[in-house]
Formats: sequence, structure tokens, C-alpha cells
Amino acid sequence: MNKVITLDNPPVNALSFAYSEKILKEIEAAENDASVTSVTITGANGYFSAGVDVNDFAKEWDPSGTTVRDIIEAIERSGKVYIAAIDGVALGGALELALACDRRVATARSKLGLPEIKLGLIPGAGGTQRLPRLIDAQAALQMMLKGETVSAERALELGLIDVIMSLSNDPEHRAEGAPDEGTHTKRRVSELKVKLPPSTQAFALPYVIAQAHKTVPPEESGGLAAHKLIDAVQAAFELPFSRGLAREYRLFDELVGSAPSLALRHLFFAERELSKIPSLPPAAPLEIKSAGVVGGGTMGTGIAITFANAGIPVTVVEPSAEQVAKARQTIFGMFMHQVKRGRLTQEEAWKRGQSIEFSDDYAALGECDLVIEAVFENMSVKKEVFAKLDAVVKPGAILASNTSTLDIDEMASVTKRPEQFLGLHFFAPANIMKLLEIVRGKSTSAQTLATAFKLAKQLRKVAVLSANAFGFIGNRMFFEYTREAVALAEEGVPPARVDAAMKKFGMAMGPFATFDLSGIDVFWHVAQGRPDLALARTPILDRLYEQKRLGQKTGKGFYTYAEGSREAIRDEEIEQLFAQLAKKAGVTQNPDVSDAEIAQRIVGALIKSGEEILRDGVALRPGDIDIVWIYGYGFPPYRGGPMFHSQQELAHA
Ligand code: 3H9
Repeated sequence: MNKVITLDNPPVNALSFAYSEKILKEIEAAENDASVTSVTITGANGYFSAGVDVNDFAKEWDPSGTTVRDIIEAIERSGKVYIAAIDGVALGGALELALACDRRVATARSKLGLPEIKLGLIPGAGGTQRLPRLIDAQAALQMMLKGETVSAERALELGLIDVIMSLSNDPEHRAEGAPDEGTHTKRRVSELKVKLPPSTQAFALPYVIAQAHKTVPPEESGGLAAHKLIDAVQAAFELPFSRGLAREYRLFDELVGSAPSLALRHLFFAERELSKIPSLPPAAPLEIKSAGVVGGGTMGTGIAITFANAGIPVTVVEPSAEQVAKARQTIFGMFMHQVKRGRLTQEEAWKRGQSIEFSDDYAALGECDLVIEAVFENMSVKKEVFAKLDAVVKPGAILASNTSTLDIDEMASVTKRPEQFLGLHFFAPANIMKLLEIVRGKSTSAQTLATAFKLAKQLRKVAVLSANAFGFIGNRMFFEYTREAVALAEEGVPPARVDAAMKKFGMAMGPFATFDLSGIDVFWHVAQGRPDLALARTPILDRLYEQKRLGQKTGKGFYTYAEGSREAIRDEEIEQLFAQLAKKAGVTQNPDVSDAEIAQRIVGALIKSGEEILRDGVALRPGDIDIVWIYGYGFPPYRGGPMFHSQQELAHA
């Protein structure tokens, strides 16, 4: 007789300590029942299981309690045949559980993976020992290093599952019809031989690939898990199964308390908190079936592509036929670039391109469900756009501004629909950057916000709610961050050194390189409207603006750039300019600061600004700020974001 054990622990059937104990008991009951010859393990609630409950790691991780390891060890000892019948997601410890079974079947929609590295961990329930035995070892290592989730089809190709089949809705007959069902031969993965002889190259290559994909943080800190993963897989080659497993357990247990893992787990939960808005009445989101974008510049075209990529038809409006042609060309060029890079097929690029329409007439936006303005960052220009839009866009449709600093309520005031008005602040390049700030005006309705969060998911963006305040969350902090970088340069630290120290800290890019990438003119214009900003009071921006040193786009900014190149070359002229300005202002020179001090000062300014933002109620939670800085500004994920980093520093002070 076949017994079915169903993983049913909503929402995602996570294998917590308590739930693992329950499942272990069911397995023990099956083992003690002589009439049971095979056991099918399956899932419920649309998932097989998301793996071990990550909350259990937040508590003191105690592997001597009941964990998935005990379930797996019971299956491994058993003489009965175990079948994993997967429908939906099977991740982490849950896939490891499936790997310990004798057969694995999955529905076509299923997704399988060992994503532990994304939490700064390695598979810790036999995954590093069984996966390289079951499938090609190099593919196994690569999958674990990237934390990659594969489709059922790919899993079948890899030999990770035996067959793709549909599963009965009746849990008792879940895997009926599975190949070999009823034959009682054990097929322990632990008894298989690793499929590839050990070689340095076989190990090094996937590591390099993973680095390139930025799934593995740099060696000195977050790379810890990647090294331990390689170490564990090496054991699968060199040691008998049981000793390899012991090594994996030890390495995993060491990682649970490591700083990068704590940070990455914090981010995992912070990301899932984002759409929980306290005190917001529940509201059914509207469906955005078509969108409009006013403005075909860098932001507008990037936003249009984002919609097209998500399968939402979009219309781009520019005021003249000439500008329309330019916007069309930009978008066409961006799709062609994706094709050249092998990221899109010609057909797909064509299809997406066809879903974007262009017009020089606002009337073309009349039937859109949402229209986003992405014109020049100037209040009167934006108000003019919204007054026009409000007159032509159908009632009930949402109007949004992509402003990065300006007052949403002032813009909403020129419309008759302030409830359907909000900020949707995309980050450049909009089709690549994951962050979206959703800015809530004083009248923005709960339904408009709910629609924005749902849309963000469709657009594959990570959305963070911000109150309507200057610079919202990210840019307000960015101005303080860059102000401190400028202060260091005024004290005689070359911009290139400041940037190098920040990269060493883990930032994707130094502050001066970011100035040059975004354009000095962008900051200068913001500063004109906000003379109270500390950054606005530093004369360097005026000087660069006067000299037309606007950054990468003019070949000169805080660095110089060779024609057509983005490589930043240190420029002594800038250092001399800083020295002159400092002398005039009587700034004491102090160039002999260490890299650590540079990072401490700049990140310190960032944290101070984050604290103010929380105090002013601009961000809901410290975790929201962390997410903004991870996804919008290249803060290193293995430090958990500025607010988490500050908490950790305090804890260790
Ligand atoms: C592991 O397994 C270690 C082993 O190797 C060794 C051990 C010895 N735990 O994302 P969603 C919650 S490490 C606890 O919005 P979706 C989540 O917080 C684990 N909670 O839904 C949220 O809660 P709430 C390896 C979890 O459909 C709710 O479920 N596994 C876990 O967009 C819905 O989540 C992973 O890393 C968990 N493991 O995506 C998988 N997973 O509603 C991580 C989810 O209160 N999880 N929750 O906010 C995921 O990738 C996605 O959540 C998943 C669902 C694809 C499963």
C-alpha cells in the first residue's frame, strides 16, 4: 500500500522545527506500518514547500531540535520506496527532501532550486552531497552558487526529476501513474557516484560565472558562503557520503550566525514587509490594461520598455513629430541592444516593440488606465502636463509623476482627481533598475496605492512606499551621502580615493562616479530649487556646471572620459579646483584619512539622514530604507542596507 504524506503548513509549507517534528512522526508511523510499501510526499496550497522556515534561523539555530535533516535521515534509513510528487515550488530543504527520495516527479509548472546562497547559507540538509551525485556535478555547483531556480522542463533535462506529469487533485492518489510506481526498488541518490572527476577548473568556472552575475558578494565578506559551498561540494568528490554530509552540516551551521547571512535574511523579510501598509483600509486594486507615458527621454523610454516587457501595451507621447521619431529610435535601439547581447530573440523584441505606440497628441492617452509623466524636473512644466492630461484622460484613470524630488500634492492640485494621483519614481535605467518608490500624496486613495503595488509586481519591481517629502526616501538620503563625499574632497581627499574607499566598503559605485553618471546638471537643477540643502551650498557644483563639466555625457565631470568610453580617469584639475575652493572657504585640510574613516563618515551621514526620515514618517520602517538603498543605490546586500548596518555596528561597538 502507498501512503501519502502531505506538506500542508500555510502559506508556503515551510519546514519549521515544529512542522518537521509532525512530518517525522508521520514517517515513523508509515515505517511502523507493515502494510505500507511506499510513501508519496507531496504538497498543498499551491506549493510543494519553500524549504526550512527562515524564521527558525532568527532564533538560536539549534540543529539538535527536529529539522528536515531528521526527516531525510529517516527516509535514507528506510527500506520502503519514497516518491516526491512536486507541484509548484520546491526550494531549499524541500528539494533536499525530494533528493533523498527514490523517485521525483513534478508537474510542468513546478520550479526547483537550492537558493540558500541568496540567504548567505549553503544547502544544509544533504543538497551539496546529493545534487552533484544525481546530476552533472558542474551544473549542480553552478545551480547552487547562483541560487538558481529551474523549471520542471530543465529539471528533467538535468536528470533532477524522473518525469513531468500531472498530479491527481485527490491527495490520496497524488502520484498515481508515476513510472515504477509499485516496484519496490530503492534508488538512493547517496549511493550514486559523482558524475565528474574533480578538477580545479570545474570548480573555478562556475564561481567566476556567479561572481559575474553578482549573486556572490565579494570574497572578503559575503563570499563566505560561496567558499563554503565549494568546500562542501569538493567533499562530495573526495569523501564517502556520510563524511561529506558531516562536513556540509558543519559548514552550514557555521554560516547561520555569519554577518552576511544575518543581513541577507533581514533583507528577505524586509522585502516581504514592503506592501504591508499599516492603517491603510483594504482596497481592491484596479487592473492596468494599458498605460501612457508623457516624455520620451531617458526615463520615459525606459519606463515604456518596462511596461512592454511586462506585456502591458503603452503609448508614448512627445510634443513634436521630431521628438516622437527620436523616442521611437531610442526604444528601437534599446531593444536591438538586447537582441545583440542575446538577452532577447528578434521575434520577442519585435513583439514588445509593437506593443509601444507613439503620438504627438495627448488625446492618444484618453483610454489609458494609467499615465506616467516623465518630463523635465520642473514644477511648472509638470503642472502644465497634468492639467492637460486631466482634461483628456478618462475619469477614474490614475495619473502619476516620475519626479525624483518635487511635491506630488502641488502637481495633484491642478487635477480634479487627487485621489487617483501619486508618484511613481523609477530609477534610471528604468527598464533595468528594480526599485520603484511609490509616493503617497495627501489625497491618494487606498485603491490607487493598492493598484500601484500590484502593478509594481507585474513590472517585476520592488516597490517601497514613501511619504510626499523632498527627495522622498532615496534621493533625500543621497544628497546627504554625496554632501559628505564632497566635504572629504574639500578637505583634500581626491575624489578617486573617496570612490575607491566606498567601493571597498562594497558600494557598486563611488559617489563621484555616480554624480558623473547621473549628470552634474541634474544635481545643479535640484540645488537651485533647494538652497537650504547642504549640497546646494557647496560651490563645486556651480563651478562644474559653469564649465560644462556635466559628467559622462560631456566627457568631463569629477573625472574625465575618453571619447565613447565610460572609464573614469582621475583628473588633477578637479583636485586643484577643490583645493582652491577649500582655501577660499578656509576649510582645514586633512587628506590623511584611512579608507575605513572615509566609509565611516559617508555611511554615517547616510544613516543620520535615514534616522531623520524615519522620525519624519517619510519611510515606514528601517527595512524599507534598506531596500531602497540595496535596489536603488548599490548598497552591498551582505551588509543588509544602511539601517541594518548601523544596528549591527552599534551591537558590536
Ligand atoms: C533552507 O531550506 C536550509 C536548508 O538547506 C537546510 C536546513 C538544515 N521560511 O515570497 P512570498 C513566507 S533555507 C519562512 O511573498 P511568493 C514569506 O515571508 C530556505 N517563511 O510569496 C511570506 O510571508 P508573509 C530556503 C517563508 O509566492 C509568505 O511566505 N528557501 C519562507 O511570491 C509568502 O512569501 C528559500 O530561500 C521560508 N522559507 O514566493 C525560499 N518562504 O506573507 C524563500 C516564504 O507573512 N522563499 N516565506 O509576508 C521564496 O523564494 C518565496 O517566498 C517563494 C514564494 C518562491 C517560496
